[in-house]
Amino acid sequence: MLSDQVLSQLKELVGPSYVLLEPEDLQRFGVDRTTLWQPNPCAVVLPATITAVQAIVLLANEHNLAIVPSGGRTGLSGGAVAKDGELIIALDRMNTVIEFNAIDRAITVGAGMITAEVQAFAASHDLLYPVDFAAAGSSQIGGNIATNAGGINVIRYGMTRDWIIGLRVVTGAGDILALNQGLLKNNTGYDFRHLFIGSEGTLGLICEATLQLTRPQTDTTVMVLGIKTFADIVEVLQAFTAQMALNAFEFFSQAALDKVTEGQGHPAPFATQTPFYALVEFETRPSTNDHAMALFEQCTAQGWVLDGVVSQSLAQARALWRLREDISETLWHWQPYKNDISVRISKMPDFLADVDELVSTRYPDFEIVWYGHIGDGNLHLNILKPQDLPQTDFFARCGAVSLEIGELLARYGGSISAEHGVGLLKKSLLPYSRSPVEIALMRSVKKTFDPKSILNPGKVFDSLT
Ligand code: S2G
Ligand code: ZN
Repeated sequence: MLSDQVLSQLKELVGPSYVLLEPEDLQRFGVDRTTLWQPNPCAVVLPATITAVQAIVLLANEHNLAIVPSGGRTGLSGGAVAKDGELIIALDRMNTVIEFNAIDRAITVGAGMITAEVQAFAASHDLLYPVDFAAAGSSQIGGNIATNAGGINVIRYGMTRDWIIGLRVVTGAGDILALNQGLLKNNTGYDFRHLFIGSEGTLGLICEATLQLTRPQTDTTVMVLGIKTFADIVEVLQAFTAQMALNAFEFFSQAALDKVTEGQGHPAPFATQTPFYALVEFETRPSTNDHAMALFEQCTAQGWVLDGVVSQSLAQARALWRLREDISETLWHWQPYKNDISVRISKMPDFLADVDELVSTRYPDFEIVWYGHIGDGNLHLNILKPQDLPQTDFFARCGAVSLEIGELLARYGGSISAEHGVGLLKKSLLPYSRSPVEIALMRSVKKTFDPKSILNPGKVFDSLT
């Protein structure tokens, strides 16, 4: 519970109408897409400037008040959940373009700007901000940076980390840092920018970001290929990536397709039902379509591909994308337990065989849905909750299997969280991907930037103090 003194200071810093105490506001701002924790923040404040953020952090240090930074709250690992009376600092008001420079092809924006608005602004200047994913319409760029969001074009454009050329952050100690200043080359000691990217709000609050933009794509073509086995998917991936510059190489199982065709009414890509589907996207150029068709024939001759369809228009390309992009939203109905895991591409065939064997024996009575960015070695394994099983029992059973998946990942040098971050949900699995020394070093880094551990306490790992 906030003292009257702190409350009035907060009202002075952000304006009375930007200190929210109503139960519905505390509920709305206190959660992300996870449903496991009851939100219980003490208040929500919406600052309009980085100096206001700084003043709030200094006040929080003075009163040992924990802070949870809040963006679009589209996260899937509980990284933005405020369950222990924390003060939520929501960046929604810091949502405008601060500077755009056509020569640098760079844009500086407030952390609260919606990702899709950044993409639209870039497009209006005939440029592209290339990181894209299903939640772009409601996620904020500051949250994308704090979680190093990936999405559907990583195979060509990399992760959010690869597009951030400057940050202005407020550290947990209340210092304002201007990191890298938008420079393309700057070798002057440790690049703290990359510490804050993916730090999930535990080192500082990202307030402003300078993003590199790139040339827009011409039209794109999408192929959906029907594939028999996991191993064949990797064969097709290698065949296409060896000869084409792909924008995307995604996959999903028949179970995923069934849920989307039934749930969203989208038509299946072709009549044949196959165990898996690959969605391949590439820029449309005179030679690429012929090249892609030749590869399609080659993969069919090898028996890896059983059927396929190529988009003949942008509208059809978008319709095919819906089959992949609507999976996540459609599955929410079954309150799925999500594994977001990755291994190196070269290890994918063996890993897939082992993890498939593990989950099908350990989850004989649960429906398993596979999909994800297999072109990046990233799998989204969703286990659907049976209607009659209470969520706590279901998550307990899935959590036990996740420990075995963690052991398998450790053997393969894989990640227990490829793109969704650790937050609260994956904390117990962190040791399968990071060594005790690394976790100890992460704790000491946190101590340096957030000496009183007020920032997002309990996320990613527990601080010692
Ligand atoms: C995806 C979205 C979140 C989820 O669709 O690629 O990252 O549901 C996911 O796994
Ligand atoms: Zn994903």
